[in-house]
Amino acid sequence: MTDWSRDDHRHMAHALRLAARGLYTTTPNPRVGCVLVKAGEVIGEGWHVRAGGDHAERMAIAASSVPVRGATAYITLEPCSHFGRTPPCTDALIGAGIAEVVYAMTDPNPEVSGSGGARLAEAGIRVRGGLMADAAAALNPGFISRMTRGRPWLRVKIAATLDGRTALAGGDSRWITGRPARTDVHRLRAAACAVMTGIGTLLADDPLLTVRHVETERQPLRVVVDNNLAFPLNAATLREPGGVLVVTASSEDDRIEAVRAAGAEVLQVDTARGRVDLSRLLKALGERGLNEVLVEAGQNLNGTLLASGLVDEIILYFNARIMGSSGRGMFALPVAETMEQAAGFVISDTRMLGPDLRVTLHPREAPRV
Ligand code: AOF
Ligand code: ZN
Repeated sequence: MTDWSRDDHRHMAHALRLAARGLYTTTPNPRVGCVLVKAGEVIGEGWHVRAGGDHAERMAIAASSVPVRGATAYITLEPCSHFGRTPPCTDALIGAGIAEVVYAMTDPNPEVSGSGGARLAEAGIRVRGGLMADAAAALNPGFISRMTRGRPWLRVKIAATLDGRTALAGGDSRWITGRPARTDVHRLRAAACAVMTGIGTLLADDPLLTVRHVETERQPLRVVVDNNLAFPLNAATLREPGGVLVVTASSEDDRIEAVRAAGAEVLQVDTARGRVDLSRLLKALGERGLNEVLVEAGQNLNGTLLASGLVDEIILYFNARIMGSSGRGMFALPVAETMEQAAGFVISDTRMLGPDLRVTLHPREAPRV
């Protein structure tokens, strides 16, 4: 066990705040921050902005106000030791004469994992890892999920009334929550690599599923699960940047051609029963480098995802109203016969957003990344 000092914690907390600046932009790379400290003073800071650009370490070295030789580097992720789009950070740290590296979490990328730290130690640098590793992991659930499970982190967002109703019996689901909650959803979209919905929601609401209430330079891909390819060729989301991927079990060539001509990409991921295989779909999205998927769908897709064990996190926005028993629910699932059979969750966060309540949950059984 390493003993961490107050200063160690302070500098790593600073590096974590820097890492969070990359929340909307680093995909498919992780969010990483770096602080250089010499004689107790911060002399440089950096964070990874986007894939293909400098990693946090190089940015901090370049931004340093004084020579960095002999400094300690606080980094939220184990420095990389491989040639990706950019050369290894270990070389940059060794070349700059860094004396000590303190990192939060080990890089889950199998090309790096453990070897970055080992490479630095071989070069005579003092290396300590594991400081505030949970906080660093919380910034990168999708990157960790993709590296360790080959699929993205799946976050389901639902806005509902206190009785768990998501839409009026007629289907209207817009404006359940107030503005602060809706802005919060746009933050979730901005951090996501893709926003996923079902064909039912698309046909009912013709949603854009883009980020509009917060500043971002990148729009998420929209993924529409559409078993029978009922996708409307004039869907409003087609006219928005970021791209649309329609996932179907249909093999009707004419229809597929028409949807492609309308501007969407079409992916066939079918099961024997004529339905999209959601588990295979998530693998395919992982192979495309998608780290985090935000599901904004109705009870059918939500229910199937939950029953398939594919949901990693649920974010509920509750508006303080009771809609009544004929409103639509959150998850279409067979009714549980005992409380033990009912899907169980751990509540990890609650927060007021204006008049609405946000509750974050994780399935009790699923492995926490
Ligand atoms: C770091 N610092 O700031 C980041 C790291 O293609 P590249 O060259 O950008 O490499 C991407 C990989 O590097 C990524 O999969 C992850 O393992 C690591 N990301 N490492 O030392 C950083 N963003
Ligand atoms: Zn690197």
